[in-house]
Amino acid sequence: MAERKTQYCFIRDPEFAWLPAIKEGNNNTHAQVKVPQYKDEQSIVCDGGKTAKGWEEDEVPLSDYNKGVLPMQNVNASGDLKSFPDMVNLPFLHEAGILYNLKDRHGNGKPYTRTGDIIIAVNPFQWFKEIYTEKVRSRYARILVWENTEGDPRSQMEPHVYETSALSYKGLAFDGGDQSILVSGESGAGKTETVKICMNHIASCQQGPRSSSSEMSPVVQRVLESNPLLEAFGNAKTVRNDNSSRFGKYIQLQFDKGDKGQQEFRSREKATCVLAGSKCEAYLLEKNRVVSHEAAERTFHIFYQIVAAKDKSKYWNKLAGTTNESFRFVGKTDTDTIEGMKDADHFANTVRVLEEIGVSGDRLMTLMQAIIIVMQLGNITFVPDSKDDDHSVIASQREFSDLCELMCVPEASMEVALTERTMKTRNETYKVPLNPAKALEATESFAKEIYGRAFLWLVRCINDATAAEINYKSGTMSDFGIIGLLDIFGFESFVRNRFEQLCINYCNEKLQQKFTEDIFRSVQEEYEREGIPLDEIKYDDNTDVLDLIEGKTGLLAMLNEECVRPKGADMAFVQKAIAANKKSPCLFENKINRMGFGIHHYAGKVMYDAEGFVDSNQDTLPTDLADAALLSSNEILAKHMNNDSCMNFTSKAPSGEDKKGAPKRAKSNIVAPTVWTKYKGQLMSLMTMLKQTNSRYIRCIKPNKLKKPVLMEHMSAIEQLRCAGVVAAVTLSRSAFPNRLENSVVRFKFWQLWDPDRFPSKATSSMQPAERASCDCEAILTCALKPLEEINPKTGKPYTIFVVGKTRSYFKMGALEFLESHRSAGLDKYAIKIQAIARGFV
Ligand code: AOV
Ligand code: MG
Repeated sequence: MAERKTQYCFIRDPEFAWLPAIKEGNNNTHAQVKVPQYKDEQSIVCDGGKTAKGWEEDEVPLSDYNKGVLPMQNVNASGDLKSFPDMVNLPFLHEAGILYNLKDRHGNGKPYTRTGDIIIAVNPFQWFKEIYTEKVRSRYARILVWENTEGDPRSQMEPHVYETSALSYKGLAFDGGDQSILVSGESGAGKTETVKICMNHIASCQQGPRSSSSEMSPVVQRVLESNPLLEAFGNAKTVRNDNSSRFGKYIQLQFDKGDKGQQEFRSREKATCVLAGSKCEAYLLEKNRVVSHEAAERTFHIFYQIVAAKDKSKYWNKLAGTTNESFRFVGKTDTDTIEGMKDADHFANTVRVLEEIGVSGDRLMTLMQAIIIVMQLGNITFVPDSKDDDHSVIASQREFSDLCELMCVPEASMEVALTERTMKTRNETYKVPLNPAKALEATESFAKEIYGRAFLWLVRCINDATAAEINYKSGTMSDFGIIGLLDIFGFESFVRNRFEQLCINYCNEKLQQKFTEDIFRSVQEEYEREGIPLDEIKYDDNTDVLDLIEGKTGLLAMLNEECVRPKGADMAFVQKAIAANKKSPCLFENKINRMGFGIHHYAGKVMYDAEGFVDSNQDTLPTDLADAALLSSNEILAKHMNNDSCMNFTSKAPSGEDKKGAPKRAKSNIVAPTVWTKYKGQLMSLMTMLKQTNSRYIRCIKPNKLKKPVLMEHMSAIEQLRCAGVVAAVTLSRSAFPNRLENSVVRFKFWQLWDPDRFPSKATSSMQPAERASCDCEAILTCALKPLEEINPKTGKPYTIFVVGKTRSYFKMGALEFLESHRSAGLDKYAIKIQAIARGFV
């Protein structure tokens, strides 16, 4: 009689989320466990305690089976974990299983793991050059795009984001439909790098089965080079990421499907689906960073680049001799190197790429001077007027004169615009003075506005240079196929959450909704493929939260209403929003802070502080400053500074723009659309675009806050997996049948629990192997799981405990565990193997 098998398990731990342990036994309420002790989090591994420095006995409650003790099945007899490249193959796919699977792979230099069609990318914080070589790139392209393989070739390949890019390209080139790759994750998780890796790969896929990347076309090159350009103006160093994107982006790669028509490019040898251009849409640029940033962070890269530039006086002679500290908005920085390159060298590269996309000569000057104007605005200071405290005068006269010279605006006009505000009522227009604090505030919003405009101007220039419509003048948009890549801010929850976080989390709710729908669809498809009826899947969606945010009496509507009231106030918004949404299960009052409220997002509860919501939502520039800007000879200021300041959040060219001169701007108190209204519109159009594509998902995980290789912090990793919807996706796909095994494995592992005389298999020798395995499994499992059978009193039939599909068997909770625990009882494992071989089950 063989000994009872050691039962390895995971137990809940308040510090490390889950710990490997050995289950010694249990009574009705508790399990007795032995827990190996390790030096620190990093050394915790599933190895049966071999490297443990000691053991601790513990007793953990069983009542909460799902949370307290989880089975660990993918271990060998001595407790060593076997990690799976595709987590769908984990016999028990739960939070702890996912965590240790990812940790094992991450620790062994494997950043990518698959769970079904989703790629989970754990940031390695070190470049594994060998997985991004030309050879690897073309291998994924060859096998996944160009070769006609039976079944799913991915099962033989290491998971990689190259498979996402290759399959997207294949989807477009051979199936014809538009595609998208949605990349998400928290700051520093690797979204932007991942998008670049995918873009590069798509560019090489499109060169066909045999060519190499040295043949890169100018269009491809321009598209790829638009990345560093966007980064120079839209990225900044933060505490979490030295090259953090401070805006979201959706890049649409446009492909010319060839004019020979669909039929032709379906033929693999003659595929002619080539990259024709790209278009970029930008979301929610963090303009606040222009005027202030944390001491350990920096403002946007371009400011440091220009100050470090060798030829900076070319853009403005007064830049000669300046340093970062010469400008309040820039200030001291503890680093002049980003991603291994000095600011000055970055600048040279920025200018080179700008020139390549046609921003040269006067246009280059326009852009750089707009940036310098922003810097110079930060140096304007005000003091109270000696005669009246409510008035202010400009203290920094020299800096101010320089500013006006740069802007080409008369000093007198500029001075009035900065220190006074025009008020309009129905009958009259009058000016009120601004005190120094208000004048400074106005100056800062002016700087933010100009920067926002410059950024959009740049995005437009990039689009003008890269869009397929431009490169292919004869074509129309409908001729192009699209692969869209979304690199957008992940879910955010800080100590203090503001308007920006609500906007960001709203976007994440929208994407989560799509994600859930897509996962549901893929589960449906899997069950259909396996020939299993699908009537048991239930899942939570996030309609409630979306209703709360964007519904008729939702937060968005309430805030907008407050913004049009003459004395709109943050507090009033919160109270009205709470009153109007009393029934919502997702909204919480903050009992301590009446300015606060909480939302139960899909990824967790977030407390918001409404202070500043009304202002942030309006984000309008005083008319006086907008008027002053119109006088400027700088095109970015003069042409794009209408009062519709919320356009900051969109990169589309304002359609009503007057090409010859300044836009016609209403001088009256028009109610501009609010930031949220604009943003909602932008999100809606993004969602509409995405819905027309076949989406694939890459979830980036930041393994530790220290940006160090190898280290994986359990708690934060689990939190991210939950926020990314990975756990939800797994739960959904396993909601009907939490465990699954391939039929061949079921037959090999459990045949000894089978009595073929009582439960004969329907397999016949004329059947294909897969069908035979499926018939055998049906018989084996019916026999082996008989003891668990219970009759449903409503139908008089047994409840379903398992279902055998075409290639896999699916188990209800507890069934697989039951099989495992009965498997080895009474049989020697070598005898099992020999008999299995004899029966042809191996
Ligand atoms: P993010 O886009 O997700 O953050 P990035 O893509 O900028 O994050 O990645 C952050 C840093 O992680 C990079 O600068 C690299 O040093 C490193 N990194 C990312 N991906 C890889 C990889 N595949 N291999 C090696 N190192 C990598 V943010 O834009 O802040 O939300 O706002
Ligand atoms: Mg980024």
